[in-house]
Amino acid sequence: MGPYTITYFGVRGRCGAIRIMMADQGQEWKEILIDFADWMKGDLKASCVFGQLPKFEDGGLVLYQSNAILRHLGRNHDAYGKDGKEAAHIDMMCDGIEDLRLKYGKMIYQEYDTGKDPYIKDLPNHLDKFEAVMAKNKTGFLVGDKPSFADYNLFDVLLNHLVLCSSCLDTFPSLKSFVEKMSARPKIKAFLDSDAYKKLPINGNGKQ
Ligand code: GTB
Repeated sequence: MGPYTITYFGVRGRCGAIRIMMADQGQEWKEILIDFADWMKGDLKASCVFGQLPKFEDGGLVLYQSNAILRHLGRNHDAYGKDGKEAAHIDMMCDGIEDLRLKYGKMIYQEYDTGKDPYIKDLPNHLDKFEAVMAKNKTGFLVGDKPSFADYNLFDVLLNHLVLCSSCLDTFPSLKSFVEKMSARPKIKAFLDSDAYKKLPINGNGKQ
C-alpha cells in the first residue's frame, strides 16, 4: 500500500480529513494540485467517474468520492474498528459527519452572507449528537479505543467549524478535548504546522 497520490484543487475541502489521516498513519503521498482554470478545460473532469475531484490513487487502484477514500484508508491502516459491529458504528458516524459537511458546504458556497449567522446559531443542535457519542464512548474516540477514519473526518470538520466560530466547542467538553488531543498527536501536529497544510485555504471560494 502507498505511496498514495491525491489529485485535487489547492484547498483543504474534501481532502482535509484524508490528508490528516495519511499524516497520522505515517504515510507519504504525492499531491497533484489542479488549477481551477485548467479544470474548466474539461479533459480531466471528463475522465473522472463522477466528473469531480478528489481522485485518489493507491498503486493501480483509482478511487473517487472522499468518503470511499477514507474507508479505503481505514481498511488499509486498521482504522475501521475491531469487528463488524464497530465498523457499522464507524460507518454511521461517517454518514452523520457527511450530513454536517454538506450543510456547512451549502452555507459556505451558496449562502454565506445571509446564512452564516443562522448556521452558527443552529450549530449546537448538530454538535450535541457528536458530543453525546464521544462522551458515552469514554475513550476519546467516536468508536472503539483508537482513531478510525470517522475520527479523522470529524476532526477535520471541527477544525473548519472552529475557524467559522472559535467558541463553537465551548459547551461541548468531550469534543473540545478530542480536538485538543488529536491536534497534539505528534504526526498530526507536524502536518498542521507544515506549509503544505497552512498554504491551503479551507474552501474554494475563500469563505471560511
Ligand atoms: N461527493 C464528492 C466527494 O465526497 O468526493 C464531492 C466532490 C466535490 O464536490 N468535488 C468538487 C468538484 O470537483 C470540489 S470540492 N467540483 C468541480 C466540478 O464539479 O466540476 C469543492 C471545491 C469547489 C471549488 C474549488 N476551487 O475553486 O478551487 C475547490 C473545491
